[in-house]
Amino acid sequence: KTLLGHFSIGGMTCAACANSVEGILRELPGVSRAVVSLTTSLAEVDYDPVVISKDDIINAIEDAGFEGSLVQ
Ligand code: 9UX
Repeated sequence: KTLLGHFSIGGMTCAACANSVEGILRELPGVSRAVVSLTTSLAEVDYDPVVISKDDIINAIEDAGFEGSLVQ
């Protein structure tokens, strides 16, 4: 089973920031797709909830130096 999560990412100021966050998300176990938009500060992530949680994804964004929050 795969879920789609929407996350808001604060602190991205250039395209390399967005590419960096996208790469980090794509490398997470349980994540099958990640698309990050610099212009909207939003990330779309397909993930397997058995392997990784929304909180884990937010923590990975925070560990990369950005502010991550869930978009309901
Ligand atoms: Mo751009 Mo982001 O020079 O941390 S990579 S601001």
